[in-house]
Amino acid sequence: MEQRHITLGEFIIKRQEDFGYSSGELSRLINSIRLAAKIVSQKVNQAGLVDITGSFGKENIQGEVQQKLDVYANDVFIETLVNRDILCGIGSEENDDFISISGNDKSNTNKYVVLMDPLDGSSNIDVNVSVGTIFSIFRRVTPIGTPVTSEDFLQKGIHQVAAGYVIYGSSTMLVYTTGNGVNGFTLDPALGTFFLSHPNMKITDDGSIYSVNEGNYNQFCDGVKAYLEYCKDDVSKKQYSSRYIGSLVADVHRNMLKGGIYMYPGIKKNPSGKLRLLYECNPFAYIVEQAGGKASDGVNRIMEIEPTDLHQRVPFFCGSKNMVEKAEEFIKASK
Ligand code: AHM
Ligand code: MG
Repeated sequence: MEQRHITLGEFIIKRQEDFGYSSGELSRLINSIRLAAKIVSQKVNQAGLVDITGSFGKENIQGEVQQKLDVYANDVFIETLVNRDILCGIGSEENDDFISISGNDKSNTNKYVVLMDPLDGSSNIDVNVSVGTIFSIFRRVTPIGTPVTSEDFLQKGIHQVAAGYVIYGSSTMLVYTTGNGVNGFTLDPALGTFFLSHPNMKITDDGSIYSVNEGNYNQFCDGVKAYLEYCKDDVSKKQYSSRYIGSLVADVHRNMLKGGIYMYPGIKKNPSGKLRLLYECNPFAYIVEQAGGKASDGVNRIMEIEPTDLHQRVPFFCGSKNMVEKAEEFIKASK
């Protein structure tokens, strides 16, 4: 079979055979994420119609209250994963605490937990800009068959078993890694099938794009400011372009394909920045590293950070290896 005809379903089975995920649990889990992604994709594509088909934007024709899309996406992912009985716990950016899944017979013997941001960048939906889902999968560390605890979720990123994202863009793509490279699949909306479109994705060591919210410039530390001056030609004598969609999945996805750095540094009023270690930074760090890139908080490797809180935020620099290293150099020199 030619590569362009491989479906995500076939790919998952093939990977299971090649890399021996013995129980098939991880494969079933990724299959469920695939299903939830298709449901959310369809809804995101109808986003502009919600207020038209609902009554004053509050209720639809069946009398159901219209939900915000991020709440909808959260419900779809949670319901899909819980109903299929393949997990023992879920942590979501939308939920204050993690969810412990007891299983149908109250004796859940599943071993994986998922951490996710069900619809990142959802404020972009109103203006028809790409948004995404981000997920991270760990093996639980507490005994199988007992309720999960925060210990199962507060694991360093290096312990991720799989991570991925779905971008709801001009086409919908699902990109993921299980630690053997990164592969991207594009949804054919007519068939409702994801096809392998971007095998073995690699991010170039150098890039020409930097992505940061420069509205925060005055609040950045001196090292970040100096790095930005470097990007603006004066110091580097190179030609860099600034591209900032303000939608993490879209910004990192573009940099994955074209090379570049994404930054959300700490700012004066929020020294840890905005992005969450567990739902956003760890999964992207795993994906970007698997593609040959780098992810750091400006000093430390993201995946080595010991999480202390489910909703912990960290400064984030990720993308082409040499660009991230250059940013780290400036930050180090300014300390
Ligand atoms: P969210 O999880 O509340 O959607 O926030 C995360 C988003 C990212 O997608 C994006 O990169 C960032 O916030 C943009 O923030 P800002 O508007 O401060 O630049
Ligand atoms: Mg988010």
